[in-house]
Amino acid sequence: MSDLNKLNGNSKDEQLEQYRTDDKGKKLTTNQGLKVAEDEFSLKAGERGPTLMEDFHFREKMTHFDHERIPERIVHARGFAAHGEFELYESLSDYTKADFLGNTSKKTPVFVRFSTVAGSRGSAETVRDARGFATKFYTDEGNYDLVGNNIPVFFIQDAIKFPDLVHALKPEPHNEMPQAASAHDTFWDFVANNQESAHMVMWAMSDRAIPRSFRMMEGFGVHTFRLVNAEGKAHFVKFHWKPVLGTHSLVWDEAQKISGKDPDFHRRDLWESIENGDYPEYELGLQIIAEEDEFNFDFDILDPTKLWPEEDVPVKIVGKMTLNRNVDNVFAETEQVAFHPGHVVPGIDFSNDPLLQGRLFSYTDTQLSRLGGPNFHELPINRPVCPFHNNQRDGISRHTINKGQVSYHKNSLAANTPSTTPEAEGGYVHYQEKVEGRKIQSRSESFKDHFSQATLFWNSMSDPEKQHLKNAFSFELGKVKSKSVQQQVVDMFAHVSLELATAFAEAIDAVPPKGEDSAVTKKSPALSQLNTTQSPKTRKVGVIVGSTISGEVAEILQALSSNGIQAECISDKLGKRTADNGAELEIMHTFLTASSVLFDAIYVVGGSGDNAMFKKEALHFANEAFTHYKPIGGTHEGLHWLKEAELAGNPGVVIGEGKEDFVSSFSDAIAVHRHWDRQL
Ligand code: HDD
Repeated sequence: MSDLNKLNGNSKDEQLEQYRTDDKGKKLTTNQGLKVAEDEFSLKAGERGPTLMEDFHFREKMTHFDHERIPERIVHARGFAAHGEFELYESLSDYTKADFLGNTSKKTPVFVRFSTVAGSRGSAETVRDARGFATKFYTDEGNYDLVGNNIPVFFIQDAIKFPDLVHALKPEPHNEMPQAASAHDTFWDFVANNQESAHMVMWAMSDRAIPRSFRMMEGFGVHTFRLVNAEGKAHFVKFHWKPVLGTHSLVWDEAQKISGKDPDFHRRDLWESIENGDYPEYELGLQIIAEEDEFNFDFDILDPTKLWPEEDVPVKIVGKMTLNRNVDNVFAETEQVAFHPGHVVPGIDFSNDPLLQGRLFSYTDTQLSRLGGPNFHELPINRPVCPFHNNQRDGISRHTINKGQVSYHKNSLAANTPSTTPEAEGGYVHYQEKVEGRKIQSRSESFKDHFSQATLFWNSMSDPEKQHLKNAFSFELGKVKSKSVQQQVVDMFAHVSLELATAFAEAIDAVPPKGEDSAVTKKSPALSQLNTTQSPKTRKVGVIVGSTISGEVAEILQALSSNGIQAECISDKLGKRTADNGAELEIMHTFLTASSVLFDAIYVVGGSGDNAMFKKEALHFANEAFTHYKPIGGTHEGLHWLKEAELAGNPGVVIGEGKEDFVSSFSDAIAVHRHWDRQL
């Protein structure tokens, strides 16, 4: 991390600084501060004798090591995080009294952890899965956590089913397979027997579940929350994060190959972008519904399997979050951070969404076993930046030294302090929603339409996105062994789209569905990734260069870099190469260490003196990139090679003699991200 970014007036950063330590250049000591003279050999009785119990340094070192691991998160175990800040564009004080959403002059420190859901802590990152998008705002009124996903709806409507969902999704218990994948019998058996999952399954089978980067995916608070203003007036709200670079995905074959070539693909991308100063940015958007409009929709706004189509309820962009600092220590920060949808500030409140209500219990509960006790709020990453005082005491690993004899409320010995704060002065008061009814355990009638929005999602997809959905269902159900489960899923998704269900029924040799297609014709163009922002910025191009390099290539790379594109050279060996104009190029990767799947585009330059093997390797990169619909560039020798291989002339394949034309056409092709109109 660059020191420039440290202590830049960011109150969380300043607080963390007290806990940072640098062991470099220091004397090795025990945890008691005793200087250690020997750290390589344990204390033994004679040169070849047994180790002695009295070797306290050995014992302390070994004991600490034996206890280094903590339980991984029950879900979202594989994650990566970064620090940043949130700025507000316009005051929302008409809607909420939350200070960080009212005061445009404030920058609120944030910590964001992205994650996959199903995989264990060491699993690959480009698996098909929802991604967690959890943001902790360190506000002056306490921590506010927006614990969301990159998919705006959820599999189930009631939290009581969460353990069942997760048991079905996780590796099967008898053989612990498959890791980090939904392509197995128990998951699909759950889906078919819990049909409220239909909408989220559509998202999970779509390109949204294989994002190109954490920097290029949306975030959603999912539930309906409440904003409450200073007058006590409430509005329903849904939260969105919109990535400034647009929403982009991988293709499935590529995602699977990356899992082997670089299981850390997403964290590496986030880490390197921040180190390079290409700070990931997301705009905060709000969809707001007046309380009196609660029942004006053809779905229940409390149902977490429903989204609010953006064309019906526009997303109001209100601020921007920038991630500008990597962590110093992944365990201390990313692993120990504890999020909770119940961490709110005055002006933000809950709705009666039964999924949200259940989450409000689960998150603290899980930290008790994961972080070992009730004092996890004292860990540096979890501490609010504002003061906190109460009568809670003791427990495992208590850090705070509470002075004084009083630890109860009410009291006279400490003048009844710590004292409560009236609402008008910032005390949190729950929204006084009128509630009455019988105690019942059932699904509301208004929660029973499981398919209309799943069809809305299908209708909103472009042709390539529809094809990807058909392929994903065919892949996942192709891995399911139970014929009965396969057929149940076909029959279930016939309610969403006959075209979709018929396509994967054919692929898995199930009985094609019969009956009427869905009557839903509505579309929401905002759901298609073909309508997202296109930009070449921060895209990574693998440049295949040979032993001799024309000076013009160095100029082209420079020009691409001015367009925000990162070019990294690949050749048969590492080292520096000098172009014929004297410019020096660093070969960062070889054909062995790199792969086309790790780049957004491939640019083949080649070299006249290079042998047949070199050309074969270069074309292997280009051909694989071609099948993943990636932009391909060719100049110099590469231009001829792409022509010979019949790649030139296809959409997104740019060859050029002239530097200017090549740079601008190739940059445009890179901005498009994937060229779906290519015939494979
Ligand atoms: Fe959850 C972690 C997001 C439903 C119970 N959840 C967790 C994380 C995210 C979400 C992003 C990782 C936080 C981190 O990075 O530390 N969860 C969601 C979303 C949901 C959702 C968007 C639906 C809208 N979750 C949900 C339900 C329950 C849980 C219904 C239980 C009733 N979630 C948990 C948990 C976790 C968790 C077991 C595991 C680790 C943790 O909380 O801290 O409590």
